[in-house]
Amino acid sequence: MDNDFNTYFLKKKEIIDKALLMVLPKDNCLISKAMRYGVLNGGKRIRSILVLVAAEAAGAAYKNILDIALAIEIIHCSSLIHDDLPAMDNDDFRRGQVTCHKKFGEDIAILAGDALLMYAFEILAKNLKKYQIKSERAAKIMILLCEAIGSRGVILGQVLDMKSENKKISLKQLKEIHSLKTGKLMQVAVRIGAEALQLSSKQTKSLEQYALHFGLIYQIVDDILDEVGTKKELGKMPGSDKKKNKSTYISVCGLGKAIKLSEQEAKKATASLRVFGQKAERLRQLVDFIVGRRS
Ligand code: GRG
Repeated sequence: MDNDFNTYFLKKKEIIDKALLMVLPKDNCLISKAMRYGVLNGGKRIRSILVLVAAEAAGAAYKNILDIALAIEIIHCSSLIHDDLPAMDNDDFRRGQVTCHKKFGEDIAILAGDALLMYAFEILAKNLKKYQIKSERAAKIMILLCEAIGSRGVILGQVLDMKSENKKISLKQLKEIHSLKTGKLMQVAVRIGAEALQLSSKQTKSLEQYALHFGLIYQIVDDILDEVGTKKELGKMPGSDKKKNKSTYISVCGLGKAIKLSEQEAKKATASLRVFGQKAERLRQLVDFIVGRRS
């Protein structure tokens, strides 16, 4: 990836990291400590950066959308805490450090995930009010987000993913699972960003299409890295999918086809951006960045 994009990406990451530090509870309560740990323990910040880059493509200043990006990132961190729990993936490491339940115990980790989810909605609601977004539009944004995370979105994806362990599923079923588990949050992130910025329906649809393919690429690459990555690169043990006999792009179609699929999805993602012309260059570069990621 070219240096120019790397610098651009790191600057955006710095903005997100600083803002997260500012926005999270600062007190010394156990639950606040666990919440901070679950968010501030590294993380590439892809989903929140996606929101900022998409806003830029539409000509909006990132400051007008930063709080939406933070809410999305916090929701993602909440889902990672729950995903690592013994009842789910039972992982000991995340982002190169022990998982939240290993550090704080399972009880506090469950509650930290719950509290972060609520905190994200609090941030969002307060800021929609601050930006004087009309109540009807604000309610629409909240509903879109609840639907995308809940039992018809990310959570459904997680259920289907867990229940596909030790089973043979088709590529179509796998795609469906990952569109929900990983893609939905990315899709809704750009959707609610577009709603808040009042983008045209053409621009909104284009960004949603982009995010849909972006999410699939992200998960395909995640599966590839679990197969070929190292503990140092991943910040957790590689090979965990295989160990749990999970359905992944590797188990369903093999490494070679998985790589081809990620390239095909990358073409579809960039093709979705036509309406933005040159202004979407950073979004195109973000696709190359995630296709080439090693962590
Ligand atoms: C509480 C919102 C919520 C959901 C509960 C546990 C669960 C249901 C869903 C889990 C969904 C999940 C963990 C999807 C993972 C997708 C994925 C590719 C995660 C890794 O993301 P990265 O690489 O991680 O962006 P970093 O560490 O960089 O943030």
